[in-house]
Amino acid sequence: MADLDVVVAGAGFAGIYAVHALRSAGLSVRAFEAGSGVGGTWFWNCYPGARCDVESKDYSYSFSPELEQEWSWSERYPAQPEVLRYLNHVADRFGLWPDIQLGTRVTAAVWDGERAEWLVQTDDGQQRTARFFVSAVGCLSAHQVPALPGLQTFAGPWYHTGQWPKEGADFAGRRVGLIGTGSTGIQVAPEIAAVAGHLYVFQRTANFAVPNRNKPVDPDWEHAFKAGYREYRQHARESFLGVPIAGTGRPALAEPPAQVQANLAQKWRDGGGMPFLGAYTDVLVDRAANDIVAEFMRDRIRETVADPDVAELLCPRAFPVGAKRLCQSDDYFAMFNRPNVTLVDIRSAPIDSVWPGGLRTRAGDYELDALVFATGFDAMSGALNRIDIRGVGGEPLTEKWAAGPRAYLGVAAAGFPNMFIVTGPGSPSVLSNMVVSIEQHVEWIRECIGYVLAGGYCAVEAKPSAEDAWMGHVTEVAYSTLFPLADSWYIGANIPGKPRVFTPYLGGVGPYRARCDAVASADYEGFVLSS
Ligand code: N01
Repeated sequence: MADLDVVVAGAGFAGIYAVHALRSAGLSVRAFEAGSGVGGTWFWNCYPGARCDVESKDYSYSFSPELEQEWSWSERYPAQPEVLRYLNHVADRFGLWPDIQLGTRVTAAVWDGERAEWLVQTDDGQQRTARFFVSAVGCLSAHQVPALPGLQTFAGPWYHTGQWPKEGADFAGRRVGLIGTGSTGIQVAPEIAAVAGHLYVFQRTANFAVPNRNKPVDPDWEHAFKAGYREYRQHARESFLGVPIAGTGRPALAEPPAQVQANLAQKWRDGGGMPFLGAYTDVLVDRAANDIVAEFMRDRIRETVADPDVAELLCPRAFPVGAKRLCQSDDYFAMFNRPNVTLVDIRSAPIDSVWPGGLRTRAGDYELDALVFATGFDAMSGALNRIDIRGVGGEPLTEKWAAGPRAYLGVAAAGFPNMFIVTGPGSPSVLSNMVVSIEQHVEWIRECIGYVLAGGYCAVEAKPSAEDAWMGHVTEVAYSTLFPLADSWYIGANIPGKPRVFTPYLGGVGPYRARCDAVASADYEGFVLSS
């Protein structure tokens, strides 16, 4: 008999809720978390300026009406320390600590078909058996540092934002080089510029950013909002993005241009990426509509950045707006008006190497005291691939995913019985409000495990044909949009050699939930249940 019903890998938003939900269903559960605290992404990404780009009222658990009434967020968009406080509060409030082992990384998980259980190994030498293995390792947790020649010789400190030191980094008066201008780079840059002697932003691809218009949460507004929280959460579950947004519901191309401009200007004044991109129905599917929005945004850069050459270099042109994650910032573009900030174009003159005193590009040398990599993650599959996971017949997951990650409904991989992946490849995950998608997956997994146990089955496994059909559908939906036109991490383009497969599901959170529920109602159609 296995030691445990379920081993959970990771204790971020997904792992924390998995422990609570599975334990509440009467299962014995143990979560292993590599960090010395809970929080996952929100534990590791503690760089200055880290802030969520989904509003706090949305980016929070809905499973407990009491929790959502008791907890008060201080800002519209929560900063990383507040999200981490919230997650610690959840762990306290629901007494989850006894079932979470911190500072322990899952290193291997091997399916034993004879015993119908997983043998899970951790880096402290433990071996635990469990009937089910749930991955809650996150979509953006395997950070990636580019292989720059000479990096080891650099005389100063260097950091990756996804592994930021808890004690912080001191940039006061220093010459700092920042590589990466995605959501992270755009957040951290103004914070560094405010204290550094000089900040050099090494830009390979210019990026779009909308204002946050972050503000404190007004207590009267909060009181009124919380009165209708349950109904609001239900709308979120049924919505496309996991956040109810008020768009026009019309295509931009069907509206008079002046009205489109006025509408975009209003969204711009309101702040926030989802409402801005969701203003019109055709922005992410029709290049002509997308161009209107992109040009609107380039105009905002031109009117913000004083030096016209710098402004032009900051104007994104390489991909449709929204096809890479839309960044949010109130101060990134204005930062380039500071005398201590220089934008360096590494598209035309790429980085050659690092030398002890700084960074060498094809156009010249930059003397630096510190380097910051905001260069992203081996997303969606990287963290799982770093665990030695072996399924039926000892097949490694890395081998199964050699041509790209795949899973039936984005939650279960054929050949890997009794293993579930929270927000896995082929689910809405990163293209939705993660918390809504995490809750949906965890609850679906809980019901599936309950079904297996109640039916006296020993294993549940996705059929290869169901997985193939699902991934075909994921691809078909993706290629009906503009998303594949960007070299994004959604498609694996940011990792040299990674197969180009569009991984998140773009069919919408509400329809996806309905599909998952229908599969469950049809006795787990597409799965094999074995006794
Ligand atoms: O990573 P990214 P991120 N040489 O992969 C550049 C979430 N998130 O950490 O575009 C030079 O998006 C790369 O350049 P290019 C959010 O979902 C959310 O910023 O490949 N440059 C790019 O500029 C987000 O999408 C929040 O040409 C190199 C950057 O590094 C996801 O996390 C905040 C390079 C990487 O951008 C990841 O965001 C932060 C190289 N060798 C993150 N390699 C919020 O909620 C990479 N780059 C607000």
